[in-house]
Amino acid sequence: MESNSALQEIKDRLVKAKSVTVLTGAGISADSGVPTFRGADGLWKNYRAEELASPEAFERDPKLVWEWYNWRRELIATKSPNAAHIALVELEKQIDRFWLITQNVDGLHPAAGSKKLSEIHGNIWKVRCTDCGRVEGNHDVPIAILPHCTTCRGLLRPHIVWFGESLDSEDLRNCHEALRSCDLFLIIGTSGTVYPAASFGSVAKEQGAFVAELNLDPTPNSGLVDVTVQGRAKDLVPELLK
Ligand code: BJW
Ligand code: ZN
Repeated sequence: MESNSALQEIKDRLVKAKSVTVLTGAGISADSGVPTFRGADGLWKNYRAEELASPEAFERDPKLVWEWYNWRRELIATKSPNAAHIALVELEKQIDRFWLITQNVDGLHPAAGSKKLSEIHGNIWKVRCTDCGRVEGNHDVPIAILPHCTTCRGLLRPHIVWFGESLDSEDLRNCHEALRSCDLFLIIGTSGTVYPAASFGSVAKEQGAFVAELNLDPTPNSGLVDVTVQGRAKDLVPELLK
């Protein structure tokens, strides 16, 4: 389908939809200047995210992992939500039953004003104690390495879901309810390679939703969705509301 008519089809579905669920990934924040994970600029000191984002990496070298997070905190602190984040806040206001699922940990959706939101991989501005489990907000840039819990002196870690770790069960419940009940499921700016989010498109489709993808490049989701539109999130998402 030609790009303009695919976009028009999504707009028509949006007008009729009673329930809309959206999944976002790093591509939506790329337009704010936050590097994606699998792009060439996703590297840090020649480490790939997969090598640092694991409980084993943190156990082996917590200082190295915190240094990586400090680099990212410094970078993300200078970035702001873009037109795509803002358009999703507008959509949340317009649609009765709306849910936004983001894999992004940069906090740009809540910064834009999104409220009906699951940050399924956590948030870089929160820390969690590895001993007592207490979660708290922390906006230090940079954070003191190594940071310790003010309650029990345990080592703090980022409140982020690493490879091999389970997603929060309440988040997963909310996501599955949002996938089950939506008429329209929009997948924006994710490579569709990390589970369980990578399966959300097929879950929504099996449950009867119309599934649309907006991405700069083709992805493994492109073959299974009803329509896919190639382009930048900051251009395409605001266009949906016009
Ligand atoms: C644009 C754009 C523009 C660019 N506009 N678009 C089933 C099968 C196989 C493996 C597994 C499975 N189930 C679980 C696993 C294991 C694992 C997994 O998925 N591995 C895969 C690599 C195969 N999953 C897990 O471990 C998850 N846990 C779990 O399932 O627990 C139970 C379990 C465990 C083990 C086995 C079985 C079950 C947890 C996953 C947590 C992922 N966390 C990370 C790292 C966080 C670190 C941090 O940020 O600090 O989250 S991984 C990293 O990837 C990050 C992202 O949220 C995530 C997704 O990346 P995303 O958003 O898609 O970004 P990119 O860079 O990949 O893509 C960007 C896209 O945007 C591209 O397509 C561009 O083209 C596009 N783009 N500019 C629009 N301007
Ligand atoms: Zn503690």
